[in-house]
Amino acid sequence: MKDSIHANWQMTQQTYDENESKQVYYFSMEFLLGRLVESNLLNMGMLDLYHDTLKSLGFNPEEVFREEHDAGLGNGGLGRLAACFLDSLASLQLPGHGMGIRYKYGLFQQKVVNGYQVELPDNWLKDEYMWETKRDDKAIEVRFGGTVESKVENGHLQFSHHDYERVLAVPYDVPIVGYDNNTVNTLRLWSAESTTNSFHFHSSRGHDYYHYLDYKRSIEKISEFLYPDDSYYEGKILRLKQQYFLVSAGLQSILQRYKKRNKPLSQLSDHVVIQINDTHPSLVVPELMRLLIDEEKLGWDEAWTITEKTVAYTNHTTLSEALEKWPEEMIKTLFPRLYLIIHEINERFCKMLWYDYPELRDKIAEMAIISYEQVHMSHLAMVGSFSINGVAKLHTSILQNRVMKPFYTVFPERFNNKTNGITHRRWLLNANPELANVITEAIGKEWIHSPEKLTDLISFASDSSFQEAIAKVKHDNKLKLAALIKEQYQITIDDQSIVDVQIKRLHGYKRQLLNLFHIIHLYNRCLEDPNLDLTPRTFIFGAKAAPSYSFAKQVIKLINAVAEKINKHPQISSKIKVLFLENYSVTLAERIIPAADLSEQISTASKEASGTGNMKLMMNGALTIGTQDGANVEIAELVGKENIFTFGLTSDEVFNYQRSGDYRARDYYNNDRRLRNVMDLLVNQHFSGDDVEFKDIFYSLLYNNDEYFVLRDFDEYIKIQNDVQQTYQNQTDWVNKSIINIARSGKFSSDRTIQEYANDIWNIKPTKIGNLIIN
Ligand code: B1H
Repeated sequence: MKDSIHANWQMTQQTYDENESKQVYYFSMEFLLGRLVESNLLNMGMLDLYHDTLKSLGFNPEEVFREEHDAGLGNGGLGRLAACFLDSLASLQLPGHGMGIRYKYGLFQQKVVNGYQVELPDNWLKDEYMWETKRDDKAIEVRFGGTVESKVENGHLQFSHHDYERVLAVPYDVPIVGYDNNTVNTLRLWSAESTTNSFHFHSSRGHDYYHYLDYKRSIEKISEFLYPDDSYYEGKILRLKQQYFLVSAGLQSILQRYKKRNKPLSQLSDHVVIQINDTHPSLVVPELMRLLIDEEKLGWDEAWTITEKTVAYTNHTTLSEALEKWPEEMIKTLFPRLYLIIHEINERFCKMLWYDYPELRDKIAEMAIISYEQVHMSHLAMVGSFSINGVAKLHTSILQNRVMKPFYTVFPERFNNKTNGITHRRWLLNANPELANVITEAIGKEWIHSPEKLTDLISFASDSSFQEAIAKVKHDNKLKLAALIKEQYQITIDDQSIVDVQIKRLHGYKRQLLNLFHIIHLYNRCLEDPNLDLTPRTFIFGAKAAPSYSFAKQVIKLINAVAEKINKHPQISSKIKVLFLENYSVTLAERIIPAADLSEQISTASKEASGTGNMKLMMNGALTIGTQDGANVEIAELVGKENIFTFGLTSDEVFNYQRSGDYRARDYYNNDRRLRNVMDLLVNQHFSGDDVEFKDIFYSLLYNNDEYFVLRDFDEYIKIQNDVQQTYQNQTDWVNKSIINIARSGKFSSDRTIQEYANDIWNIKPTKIGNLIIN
C-alpha cells in the first residue's frame, strides 16, 4: 500500500509545483484521523481485493485491521471535521493540506472503574506508526522568549531578536489519499526536538550535562500531549507554546516552498491560502507579519495587505468559556516581537474604528484586540483575515446578529456560512458497507461520487421490498453491536429494541443529563406499574469528560449508577438497558452508528455550533430527536418536520431568558411531580451509597438555576420521546422515515462543504494528477 501511495504522493506534489496550483493549508491543533488502513484501501479501490486476499491467506481481515492504533490527535467535532476535510480535499483533487502537531500522546484512553472515568495515556506511537515519514531535511527553527531591540537602519526601523530559546520543529508527513483518483495530499505534523548545537556548554563542569537534559525535556514537552479540553479554554502557557510552535513552523515551511516558485511576495495570496481552525492558530496573523517585515524586509502596509488576503478564519463556538483570551504578559514574555506587532495591529484597528465608524465609538473597548491586559484571539483573527465563517446557518446568524455583531457591521463582506459535513466514504461506505450495497442496488453507484444523488432513494421510501432490505441491514448491524457489547460487557441487549444513542463529548450544554432524566423517568414508571407497555429500548452513551471537568465526571458516574440499577433489575431490565461504552473514539463510533435507530441531539438551543454526529447518524438511517440547534435546523429543513422529532426552547427563547433573567428552575421542580421524583433519587441514596455523590448535579439545577434549561425542556422531551415510541411501533412508518433521512443526507457530505470553501473562500480549482505508468 505504502509503495503505491508514495509514488502518487510524489507525483501529486510535483504536479502542484509544475502547475503552480494555489495551495490551501488547513492549520489545526487537532486532526482526529482514527484508523487509516481501511479507509486508504477503500479510496484506492483495493478494499475488496485485500479482504479476499487476507482471507485466502487464512487471516481474518477484521482482526488484521484491528491491529492499527487510532490516531487520536483531537478531542471531538472540531478535530474530526479537520480529518473529514482532508479526505474531501484529496477526493475532489484539490490542492489542500493539513498542518498540525505530532503529539506524542493523543487524547487519553478512557476506562470506567467502579462507574468513574479514569484516564490513561494514549501511547499511540509505541509501535512504529506506519503512515508517517520523518522529514529531517525540512526541519525548521522556532524561537521563544528573549528580548527585542530596535534600531534605525537606512531610515527604517529594524528589529532584532536576542537570547531566545531555539526549538527544532521536525515535520512528519502523513499521506492523504483521494478516492478513485491519483491525488495524495499531505498532512504535516510537527514534532519538537532539541539540537545539541543550540545549547551552550559553557564549561566542562559536569552539571552542564544535567542542564542540557533539563533543557531537552523542556523542549520536547511542547509536542508531548494534546490538551483534553473540548469547547473550553484553559490558559496554560504550554498550550500557548504549542500554538506558536505550529504557527511558526507551518508558516516558515510554506514560505520556503513558495519562494521556489520565484514569485514576488506581493502575489502570495494568489498561491497560498491559510484556513485557521478556530482561533487556536490565530498567531498566524502576527507571525506572518513578522516574517514578511523582519525576515523579508517588507513595509508594514505591504505586509498587512498580504496577510489580510491570505488568512481565513472559521469560528466553531460562541460559548464564552471557550473563547481564547491570553494574558498580555504571557504573550509579551513568550513572543516579544509578536507582542509589538499585535499591539500595532490593535492601535491601527482602534484608530480606524474611531475615525471611520463614529457610531461605534462606544464599542471600541469591547472590540479591541487588547483590552484589560488580555489579548482577544477571535478579534485578532477577525481583523487579520479576509473571511470569517460559521459552521451552520443558525450559528453564522448568531455570530452576525449577536456575538460578533459590531465586527459584522465593520466587515460585512467577510462573514459567510459553511455548514459542516462528514465524509460519506468513511461514515457510510466504509463503516456500513451493507447499507451502501443496498443503496447501490436500488439507485446505482453514482451517489458515491455525487452524494447528493442519494435523493434518488426518495422514490423507494415506501417500496416494501426496499424497506425490508433497509430494515434487515439495521437489524444485522444491531446484532454485530450486540456481539461487541456481549463480549466486552457481558450484557445481552435485545436486538428488537430501539437503539437510542448519544455519543459525543460530555458537556453541560450537550445535556446528557436530560437524556438520563428521561431514562430515570421510564424507570420510575416501570416501578409504579410493572405491567407498563414499553417498547424495549437500549440506551447507549459514549462520552469522554475533560479530566478537570468535575461536573461532567459526575454525570458519567450517574449514568453508570443508573445503568447498574436498571440492568440488574429483574423485570425492568427486559425493557430497558443502559450502556455507557468506554473510550468513545472514531473506531467505536464506526461500530455504534450503523446500528443506531435514534440519534440524540439535545443541546440547549444556540449552544451547539453545528454538531457532526447528527449528520453521521442521519446518513446511517437513524432518526433525530433534537432541539432547534446547530445543523439540526438544517436536517429538519431537509427531511421535513414529520421525519424528525423536534422539541424544546428555541435559541431566541434561550436568549430572551438570559436577557430577562426570569427563568426559575425551581418552579419546574416544584410543579412537576415526575421531575421531582427523578431528581430526588439523586440525593436519597437510591443510586449511590451516600447522598452526596450527586449533590453537585442536584444543586446546579436547583440552586444555580439550571444554566442549560434541562428542567424547562424536560416535559417537552418526555412527550416527544413518547411520540418516538409510538412511531417505532409502526415499523413501516419508521423505516420509511429512516429512508428519507438517508436520502436527504447527501447534502451533509463534506465534499459539498469543501466545494463551498473552494468556491467562495479559497478560489481554488481541482488539479488532475496523471496516471502513473507502471512497467
Ligand atoms: C467545537 C471547539 C473547541 N467548537 C476549544 N469549539 C478547544 C474549542 O482544545 N480547545 O481549546 C477544542 C475544541 N470544538 C465544535 O466544532 C462544536 O462544538 C461543534 O458544534 C462543531 O460541530 C464542531 C465542528 O465545527
